[in-house]
Amino acid sequence: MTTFETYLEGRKGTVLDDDLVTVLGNIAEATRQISDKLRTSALDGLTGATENTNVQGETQKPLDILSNEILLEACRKSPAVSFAVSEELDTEVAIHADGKYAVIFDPLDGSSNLDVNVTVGTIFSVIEAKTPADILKSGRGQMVAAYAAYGPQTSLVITIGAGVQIFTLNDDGVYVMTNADAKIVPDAKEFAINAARRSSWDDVVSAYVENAIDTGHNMRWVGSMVADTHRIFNRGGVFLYPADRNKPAAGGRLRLLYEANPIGFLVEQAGGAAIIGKSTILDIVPTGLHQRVPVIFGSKNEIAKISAEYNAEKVAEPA
Ligand code: P6P
Repeated sequence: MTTFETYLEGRKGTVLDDDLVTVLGNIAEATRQISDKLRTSALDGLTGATENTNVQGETQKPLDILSNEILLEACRKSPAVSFAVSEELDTEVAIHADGKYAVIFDPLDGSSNLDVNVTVGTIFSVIEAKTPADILKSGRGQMVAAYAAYGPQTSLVITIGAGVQIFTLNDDGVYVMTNADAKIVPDAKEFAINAARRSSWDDVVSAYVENAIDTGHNMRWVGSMVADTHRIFNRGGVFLYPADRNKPAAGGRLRLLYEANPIGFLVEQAGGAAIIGKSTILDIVPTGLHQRVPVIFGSKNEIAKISAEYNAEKVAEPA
């Protein structure tokens, strides 16, 4: 039986040094704690909304705040962590002055689903960073990307640049490897998009969705990126959250650093593709910690069709 800890130990000397193994072990423990808190949240008064709004202008839920604190504590317990960047916080948080890794995370993605008992997740990536300026590097600079999906199972899906491994939390709180080399099938007949936002889609996305429906594709939309991503890892598909054609300056809904980049790295490592339009997600050089981008990813042959249309279009690249 391979566990998350034995997997990390076996990869020391590759991209993993002792320091990074410690960071990842502490983050994995944080996801176990978050998973536990989610399971009994309705019993512990951790449902509903707080009076607070985060830097995104979103109303914070108690578990958003708690998950964020749990992850910050994991960073503080890891001497090699220089900075933490969180969806919930305006700026980077200095952790250890002599640290060398920045941990960038969305502590609880999809938290609008919490009170309806639908899968949510933690998304994170780790990069080398000794100064705040080092944080704004393209997604190609990620050393590690992962998400924990808190659903009927708690799954930890991670890449250290050597394919994608999936671990499942057992009754003893141990992450046991359940997929040593997860792949996204290249073809699929299922797409995920919030169809209520149809009027905001660009022509490429509108044409793709219309053709998909006309050719018998199925549609799923959970409203939780981690849940939709995990389905695509399991049976392929395409996830689309395009920019709003009526608000081009907004850039999109999903955030580059702690949603698009880690998911994009995982998807590419599993043989899928992840684009914003003409460009791939991982090639974007961030302009800010909370920059939003269009996100289209999944089965590579489907993404190739969409990418070809963007590259054939004479339209400007989405902002
Ligand atoms: P909409 C959750 O808030 C999130 O950031 C992603 O997890 C999810 O895919 C998307 O937003 C849902 O957006 O517009 O359908 O509510």
